[in-house]
Amino acid sequence: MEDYSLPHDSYFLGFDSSTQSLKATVLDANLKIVAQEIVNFDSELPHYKTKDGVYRDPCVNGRIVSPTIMWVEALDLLLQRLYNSGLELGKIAAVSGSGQQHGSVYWKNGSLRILSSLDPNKRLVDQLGEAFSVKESPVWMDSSTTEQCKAIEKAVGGALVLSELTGSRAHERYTGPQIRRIYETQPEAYRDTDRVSLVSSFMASLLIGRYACIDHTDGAGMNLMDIKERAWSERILEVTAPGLEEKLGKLAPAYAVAGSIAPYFVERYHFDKNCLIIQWSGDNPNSLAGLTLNCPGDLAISLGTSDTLFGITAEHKPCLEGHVFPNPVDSKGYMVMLVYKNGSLTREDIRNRCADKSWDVFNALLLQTQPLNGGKLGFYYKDHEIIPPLPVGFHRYILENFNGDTLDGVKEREVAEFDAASEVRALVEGQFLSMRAHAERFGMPCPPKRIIATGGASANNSILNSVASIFGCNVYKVQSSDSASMGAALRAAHGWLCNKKGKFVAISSMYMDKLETTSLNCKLAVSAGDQQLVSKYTLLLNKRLEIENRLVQKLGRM
Ligand code: ADP
Ligand code: XUL
Repeated sequence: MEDYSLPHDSYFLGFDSSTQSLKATVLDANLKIVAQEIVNFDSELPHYKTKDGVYRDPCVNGRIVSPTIMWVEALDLLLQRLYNSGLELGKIAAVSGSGQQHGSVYWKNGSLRILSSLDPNKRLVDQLGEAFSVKESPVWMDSSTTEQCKAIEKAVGGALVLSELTGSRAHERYTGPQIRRIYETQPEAYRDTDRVSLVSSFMASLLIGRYACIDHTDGAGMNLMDIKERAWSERILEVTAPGLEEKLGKLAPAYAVAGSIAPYFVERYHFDKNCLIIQWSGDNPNSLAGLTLNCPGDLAISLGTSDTLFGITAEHKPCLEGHVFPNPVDSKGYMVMLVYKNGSLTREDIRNRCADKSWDVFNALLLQTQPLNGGKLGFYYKDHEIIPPLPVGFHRYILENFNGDTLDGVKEREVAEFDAASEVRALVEGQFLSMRAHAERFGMPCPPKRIIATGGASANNSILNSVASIFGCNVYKVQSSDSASMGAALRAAHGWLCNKKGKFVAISSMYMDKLETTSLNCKLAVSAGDQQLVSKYTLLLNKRLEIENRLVQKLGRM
């Protein structure tokens, strides 16, 4: 039998460059967590004055960006902490990472010279300040590109054609429309751009000291890549911006080696000079790897800054609502995903208004009300929502005569506010009713065999309780709520193994016989709710969809 073991006494490092923080997880050769670290942008790099890791532009509707150099400073700070903790960085055989999807970085002409000759006696932030032609990176929360999305869809023959070609219709946060907007609004900056990176390939570039490729999976979040060919689509590049192909560089599989670690990190932090950097990818794809999602009946729910729902599939069917990406740890399959912009930040907003800024109070309020909330339904959009495409606004309804048995005779009445306890339940139930409704419409397995929950809010079992009741299945969790950096560490090991074998090997070969002994093992968090309640929720979500459709007709954007 072939030997798939990892070198004894070696480590694998995974980063997660997310919206609010940079995190790291280190796994040993038995795939057990040996170290975790985090740098929070707002509180630990306060001189950038971000709120939730971003700037919301008060002058341009929907423009949301982050200072690119902040991510650079966070990398040095995090590595310094790992180094100071006494962890032997020289034992790290491979590094990979996860980046918030879609966000883009614009390297200025001439920056490759700086990147390839970094002085280990100085911090990265002191050397890369002038390396960017656009200093504020558009991030996934941005929604300023409605016009560009319309133009790109029109030019290729419509939303469904674009989805068939790239895996998604045009979305405002996607990188192609973002690049087109920069070309239209800052033509000089566009001209002065040598390379466009995603957050993922940008961080990998820092680590190898030259421009890293964009990987096939994160590349599918750009509206630029032909998903079947896994190559740039010339047709779409042409309608997006001139001269784009040379600014994007090449694509590579997520399990490929991006390069060896740059001398800067060998000298400054004592990494081994043979340490491999494996292609970075998007945060949701890395979570898919970290949650060891390999059965089509399983779904994952990630409750981070965004809320996402994803699973795997063997085929790519074009759709208007969700997204299809190549599976980052399988050379043939795909992952499917739904994304909500109003996740944790909206829950925090309601917690701060109704629950004394405390999750304990929030959970107690949730318990004060019954499932189905007596027919009180809420739609809470603190930021422009993606599913459905609705602008900022809160909408609350009471369903008169709703008893969960029939919708006959049920009428909704719009109201201005709910009491605190009803508000909390309307928010939580609303978020997961919407997820279930759209997952069913998208053709995801419903009810799923099981749900694996991850992300910051998966720490909250009261919230997961509603997930189990609404979806009607058990909810599991892994040891660390940061499955993105854990998945990145696992992918580092996977990339290392594929490189050693000189071919693609199934990721499961690394843990097949010993999952229970690793930090990847899932444990039951909450059991499925009772089936009668699931049926009552089915009625409620049908009513919710009806109201949502009306809101979209009245207020919808695209
Ligand atoms: P990201 O990786 O997208 O930056 P995380 O996965 O780290 O985000 O999640 C951060 C969010 O987790 C915070 O915004 C916070 O609202 C949420 N969170 C943390 N603990 C809890 C809790 N006990 N209950 C609900 N939400 C929580
Ligand atoms: C995915 C998306 C978000 C970001 C968050 O399409 O936009 O989930 O990846 O980091």
